[in-house]
Amino acid sequence: MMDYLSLSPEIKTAIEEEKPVVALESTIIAHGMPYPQNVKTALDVEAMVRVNGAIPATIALINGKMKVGLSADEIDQLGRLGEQFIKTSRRDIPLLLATQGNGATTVASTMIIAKMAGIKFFVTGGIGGVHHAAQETMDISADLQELAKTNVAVISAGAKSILDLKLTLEYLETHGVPVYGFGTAEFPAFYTRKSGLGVDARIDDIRLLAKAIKTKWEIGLTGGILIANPIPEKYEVAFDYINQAIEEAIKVSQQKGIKGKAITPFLLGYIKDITKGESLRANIQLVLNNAQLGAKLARAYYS
Ligand code: PSU
Ligand code: MN
Repeated sequence: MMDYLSLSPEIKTAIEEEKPVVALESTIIAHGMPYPQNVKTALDVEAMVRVNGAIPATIALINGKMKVGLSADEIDQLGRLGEQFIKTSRRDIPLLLATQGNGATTVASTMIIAKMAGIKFFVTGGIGGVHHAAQETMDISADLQELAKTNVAVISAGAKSILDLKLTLEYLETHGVPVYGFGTAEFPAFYTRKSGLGVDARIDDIRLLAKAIKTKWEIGLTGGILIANPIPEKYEVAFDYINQAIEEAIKVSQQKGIKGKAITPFLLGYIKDITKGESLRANIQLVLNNAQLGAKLARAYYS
């Protein structure tokens, strides 16, 4: 494993010294946002983690290595090359390593690599989940399986309603993944604070959140924890506006017969294009907001 896993010196020391480290994914950079906003956002998110007293570790596959803690140059390359970094979930990792490839890590693969490195906290935007019509397509993101089994706490703004959020929450319940709403009893839908669906528990106190996470792992309950942190009110996108865009995206994806790992990037790209700057702005702000919470949570955990 050591041959494939590469930690930056800063991250290696931080983990050894049990300092708070926060993992960050790379699909959101390479596939989720246009250049150069993606690079700026990635660097701003890292800075936000630092300002809040933790150490950021952006993760990607670079030249056949699972890299934990990218340099500013590597982040720039990731953002410039964008989709040339292959979207890499759990099943894609082996062949990419075997062929010295470059890969952008999803929630699932970022969790896997964070766990290998010894990182317990991971900040993202939105997780993958159960797609609409999954009863027929069986399209359920590998992110959910990973949350079920890998000991990493994931800080998100919920999930986009490109997914069936009700079924996504049912799946997480079946697999014993706690879903904690930070300051909210409602599961947020990424662009909006509301989804009409509840979380398991609302937690307002970061120390209690850290204690619940610690307790889960202390008693040997394996698997992740999903923290749902709603987008700040002033950056919310209008509920009807965004949901119309999402509905249209889903309809077009069905007409085009898009399937498998291509569907999430297609939907995200379509929404981004038709809502232009507004959704991108919201996306950037909610990730920054999650970075702040993730850093504070990691600090509370290690204090
Ligand atoms: N949902 C978002 N933004 C994202 C993704 C999903 O709102 O960037 C990305 C994440 O990297 C996530 C992946 O882990 O897509 C899920 O893809 P799939 O549904 O193919 O598992
Ligand atoms: Mn899928």
